Amino acid sequence: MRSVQKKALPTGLSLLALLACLLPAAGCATSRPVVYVVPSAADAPMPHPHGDMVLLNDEELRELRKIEPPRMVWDIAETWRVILADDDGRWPQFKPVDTSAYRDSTDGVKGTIAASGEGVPGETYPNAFDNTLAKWCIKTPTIWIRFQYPDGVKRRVTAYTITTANDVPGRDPRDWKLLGSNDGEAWAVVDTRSGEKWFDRHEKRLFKVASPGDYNVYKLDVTKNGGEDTSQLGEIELLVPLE
Ligand SMILES: [Ca+2]
Repeated sequence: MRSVQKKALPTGLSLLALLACLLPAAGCATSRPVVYVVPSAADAPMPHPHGDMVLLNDEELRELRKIEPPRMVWDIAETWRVILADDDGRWPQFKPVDTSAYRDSTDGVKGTIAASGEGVPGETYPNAFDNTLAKWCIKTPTIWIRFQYPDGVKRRVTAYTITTANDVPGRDPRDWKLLGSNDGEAWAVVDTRSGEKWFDRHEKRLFKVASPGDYNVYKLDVTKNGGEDTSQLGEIELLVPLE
């Protein structure tokens, strides 16, 4: 399974060498290395919740992907930033999000879902509300998706979750608004986020709504992603307090 030669991500003093690799003409391979997460070894120098980080060039990444499913691929500069941001120089530890005070108002109702586009075959927009890790993936840098409750029902959504997809962090939402409407034409901004960072694949985060209201339709309008030409979402939940 792990026959591909891998280089452990440098730690400690050798992080300086890693930084040097980010600079032009530093003697590194011409293809820009990426960080790939594989199952943990017992002696992992910098454990990630899902495995070890290894530094790979494009060719090594292609080879590794033949034998292991991609778990997570990071741009090396982003990895450097994340590690530096943590006091211990390690991956920040992420706790599972607690949604026990809420229920998903889209569950068990025959809502109408619409989106800015269909998505690639097999990864279409209904996947954003299917309660599985299946994703909506679409070849546009900005996206929107909306959910309308049936029969004119209005819900007061007080929080929502977004779950990232399985790969390519640059496709994750970064700036967005959650909007509410009762006619599909006039939209109220119920929540705004910008510069949001995601640190994991299939990472589920909870966002509390800034300005809750009673609305029949909610729309997530993603105005900027992580820099890719393609966008993707694993799942969205529109949460209401448990009754
Ligand atoms: Ca899904």
